[in-house]
Amino acid sequence: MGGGKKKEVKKETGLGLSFKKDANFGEWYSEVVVRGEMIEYYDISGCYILRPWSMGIWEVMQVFFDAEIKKMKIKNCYFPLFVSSSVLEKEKDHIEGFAPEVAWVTKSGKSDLEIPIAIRPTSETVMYPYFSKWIRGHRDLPLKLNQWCNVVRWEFSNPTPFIRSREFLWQEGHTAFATKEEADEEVLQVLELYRRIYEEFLAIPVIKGKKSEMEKFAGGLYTTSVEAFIPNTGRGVQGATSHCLGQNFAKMFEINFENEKGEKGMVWQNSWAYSTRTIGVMVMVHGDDKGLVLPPKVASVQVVVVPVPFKTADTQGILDACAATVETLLEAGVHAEGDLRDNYSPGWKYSHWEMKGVPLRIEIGPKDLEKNQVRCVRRDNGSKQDITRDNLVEQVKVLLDNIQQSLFDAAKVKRDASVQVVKTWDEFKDALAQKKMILAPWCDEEEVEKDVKERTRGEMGAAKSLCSPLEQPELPEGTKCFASGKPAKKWTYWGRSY
Ligand code: 87F
Repeated sequence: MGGGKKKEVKKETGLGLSFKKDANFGEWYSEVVVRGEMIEYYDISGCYILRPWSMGIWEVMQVFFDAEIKKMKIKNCYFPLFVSSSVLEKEKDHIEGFAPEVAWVTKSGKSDLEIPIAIRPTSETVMYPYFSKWIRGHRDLPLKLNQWCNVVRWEFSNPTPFIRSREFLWQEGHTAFATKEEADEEVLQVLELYRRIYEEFLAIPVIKGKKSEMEKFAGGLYTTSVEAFIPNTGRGVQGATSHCLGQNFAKMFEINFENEKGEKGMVWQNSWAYSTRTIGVMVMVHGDDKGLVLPPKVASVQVVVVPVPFKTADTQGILDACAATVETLLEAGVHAEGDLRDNYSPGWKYSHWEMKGVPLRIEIGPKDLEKNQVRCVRRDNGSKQDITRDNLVEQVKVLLDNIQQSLFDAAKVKRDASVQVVKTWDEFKDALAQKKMILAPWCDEEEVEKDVKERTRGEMGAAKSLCSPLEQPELPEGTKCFASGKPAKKWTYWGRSY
């Protein structure tokens, strides 16, 4: 403080989290999303406010994904939030198991609606009557639509911000093709985009795979997904899904077309989605005891610049250097922000921005000013490095790239260490008790999966199949199923899951 009247400066760094990630994971998570200013709790259970800090991450992923699907000639649209009961319940298989989660509007003001109206839990039934109307001939195909929207699923199991909330944001893609081959190809193209969101943006390793008959979307033909893993809880988490719906919905909604030869055919359809759950997985994987840890590619603030004035030193010079540093970085496309507030101490600011997970902190003090340098401190590993202001931009960019890569590498090392290959039921039970993600040879029979669920039931929740990886390791002739002893057909990941 440059002499004169003393201002009240907040110094206390008693800002840390009260829970440790390894000791109390659930409490740590709830605390970190709030203290990191991503989430505010709301007075309706299972609903959360997404503050700018998390919305900014969602927007970065939106920009990427939206541009990629536009390259695939998929067009954005918007369908209504409300569904009539007759339409919603048209596809019986589809809605069967989900019915308890559908929320209904029954009143306007004080009077009852004549017919209750549902709020979309997903939009198959909202959109497909119009697919039927818009598709007549082969020239109307493919029809490729996407919408960015909210959906509501009135879940009863314990709500968790981002991971399981009653309202969430997502994109849902719905496409229709003349042939199964085209549909099959798109399923995998979209799955690859989901892999890139996780691995290139959120720095989280995922496994691309196919769901079992039990775990697939019941209304569809087959389901693919990207699966992530949370080592702390030993739970798998479905990161995003890309379904081939086959012709089930086409049959139900009469989505027919006439081909070149004048023959009638039914369309082949896909649907695919990723949601704000992505953000929760990111917090769980990278966060630490100091708070959030954001990968640079999704952080709204990549670099925070903090002045470190000292009693006798040239405070104005330091503030000017900070402002200039921010300006230089912004001009170079680096998301930088200066924290020049004079009512907080540098130490307070350090913990504040660490809590929010900003990837890189730049400190400028009297010594730095003298030497025309800045001090860089990495959020991911705490390492410090002085860099000259002459090639600030270049070096900051290198640092941010390194942080992005290190986060992915560290997460992959942890994930890989959590994977256990097993051959027998005993090995499976042991691995499950050790919170592993289990890769096991399986006979691919539904009865056997039911049996696995039954035999692993307990307060932690039953184990289920997560996916059969698209990239299958070699399965030697004569390999037995870990659970039934019958001949194994494929390698499948198993575990508890969110
Ligand atoms: C909850 C209530 C009613 C999931 C539900 O995955 C219906 C449903 O259909 C429901 N929860 N689902 C499955 C959603 C399938 C599919 N929809 C389009 C996707 C991707 C996007």
